Amino acid sequence: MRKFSWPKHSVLIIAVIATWLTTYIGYYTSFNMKIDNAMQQFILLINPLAFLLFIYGVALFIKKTKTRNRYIVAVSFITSFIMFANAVFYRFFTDFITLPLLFQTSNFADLSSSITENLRFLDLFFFSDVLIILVAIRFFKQGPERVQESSSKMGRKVYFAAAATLMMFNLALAETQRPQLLTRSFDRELLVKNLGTYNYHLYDLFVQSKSHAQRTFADGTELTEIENYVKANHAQPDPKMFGTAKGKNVIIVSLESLQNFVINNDMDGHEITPFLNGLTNDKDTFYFDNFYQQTGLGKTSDSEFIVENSLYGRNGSAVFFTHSGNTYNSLSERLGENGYATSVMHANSKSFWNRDIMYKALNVQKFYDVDSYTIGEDEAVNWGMKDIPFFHQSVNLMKDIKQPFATRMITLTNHHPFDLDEQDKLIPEYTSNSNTLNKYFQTVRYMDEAVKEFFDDLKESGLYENSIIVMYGDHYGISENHNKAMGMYMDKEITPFDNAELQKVPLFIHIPGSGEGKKMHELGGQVDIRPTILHLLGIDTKADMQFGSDLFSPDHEPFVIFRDGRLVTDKNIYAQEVCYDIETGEPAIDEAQCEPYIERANTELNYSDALINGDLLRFKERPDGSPEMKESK
Ligand code: GP9
Ligand code: MN
Repeated sequence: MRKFSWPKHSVLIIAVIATWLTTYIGYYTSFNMKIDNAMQQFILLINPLAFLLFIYGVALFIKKTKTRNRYIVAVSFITSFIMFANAVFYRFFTDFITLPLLFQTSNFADLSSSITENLRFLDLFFFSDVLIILVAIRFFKQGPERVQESSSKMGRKVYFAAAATLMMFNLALAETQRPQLLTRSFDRELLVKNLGTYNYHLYDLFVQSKSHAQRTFADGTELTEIENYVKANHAQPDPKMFGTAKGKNVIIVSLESLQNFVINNDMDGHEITPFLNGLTNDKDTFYFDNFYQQTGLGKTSDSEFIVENSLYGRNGSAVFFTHSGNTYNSLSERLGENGYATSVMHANSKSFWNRDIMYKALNVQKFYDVDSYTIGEDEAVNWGMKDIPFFHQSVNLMKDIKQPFATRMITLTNHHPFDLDEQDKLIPEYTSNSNTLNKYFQTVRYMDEAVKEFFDDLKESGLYENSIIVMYGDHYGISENHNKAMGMYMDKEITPFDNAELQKVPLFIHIPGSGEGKKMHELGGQVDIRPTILHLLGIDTKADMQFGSDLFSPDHEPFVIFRDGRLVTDKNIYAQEVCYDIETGEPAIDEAQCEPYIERANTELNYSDALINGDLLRFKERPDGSPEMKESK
């Protein structure tokens, strides 16, 4: 009778399975991840596997059994430790470990004092795979089949091809759940959910070391050239407007996905934004109708970055993720220095867009995230808390903040896929081939209602008179994929010229009691918000590194640069390499009109990238003459 023999790589197989299962079970016991559907469930199950096959698979190249087993035990210990460390960290920060967070000194101090508090006996579970592997090694030593030669070349090829295929399969599934996950990052939880803890850490390591390397080679010499450029473009404030809102609270509202085409417009006879329309003719409101969004892949977070810093986001990635360790001269920081209590209010998890970390770099003093809100029954839809209860509870929070305060509020309901509960639908859907556009009008209408109630709440709270309210659309809601439906709504064929024009978002600056409000046609973009607000508050920005300028200034230049290189001037729009005439929307007769601006746009975007990649603002002298030089991160 043929003697039973164990497969050659039993220990390896057992190791992969044991670590896979402890990791998967660990996901459930130690992290609170939201799993919405069976597909996400499946991705979670398979996501540790490809990495484990690779890392354990290295054992196949090791000839000596003893060394091979040692390697396998070491890998199992390290992977267990990674899961264990994340579990402990999560208990404290409700977040996964990321390098900048780990090395923030304040976090480190918090961490070490609370590590022991956050240890649980059951955390030993993470090491159960190590134990299983040790037992397996012992068992196979005593077993009948002791010869374990290293594997054949062919066998190895098949093994790694299988691991690679699995990895591709995993990435493809993740892509169906979250398009552009790797370029946009979004959220650590999404990365872990889709790629698994181990791959997430590799990705984090890659992103962080890339930005670290660029930073290392910068020495500040580039700063002078950029400073000269910025100085040359500085616009002196209009003395009539400078300081008109001095000492008042500043409330900046990011209106999710709100484009300007809905303002003063209707959908099948239904007014879409009745309250905001009222503001466009209000004596206390400056409404800018020729104002553009300038975000890239970082969407909301890019708009926040632009508003805070008057710099551009990054091309092809979200700066909130890639450069959260930089030194910035943010709006929040400047306001903080001027005695304002600064905060952000947003009822979403704090790690989304890496906000928890980035806000520290931006010197935002307090982040009211989802944990500051109570979300009652029927108060959440789509991405989270509905705007009406969000505004309502936010005003309650504001009552307790020391004045003057400056807070940025980020709305959420008008977000793709624009879902609403029945009772919140105040107008019918549109009818086109795009479900997205059809529902968009309804969620915009809901957001308008929310803003109206917000104004009422502010008046009731007594905060209104002593505050200014700045509201802007953060980025487009309807992408170019819906050109056909947009064409139907606008009753014309959408060209690249129209697509660029559709990047207009509304900007409202509401100053209670001003009486000077009017429609403003000045051409501007989100980079202009920072200097405009600071000047209204009577804070000078002459020495600031910013690419935007005060929209009220007589020197404000009518010129807007998009992150992707498109641009708008008072005469032209440059898009898809065509210079269009702004009046006719047709290619300009004199194409050369665009050229100097194309060059300027390139220069400005490159300068902005250089500032961010080299973390150059750390070399900048502060107004008191001392260099910025925060502790190096
Ligand atoms: C998430 C919210 C939406 O917190 O800001 O982000 P977006 O997808 O619009 O960038
Ligand atoms: Mn957004």
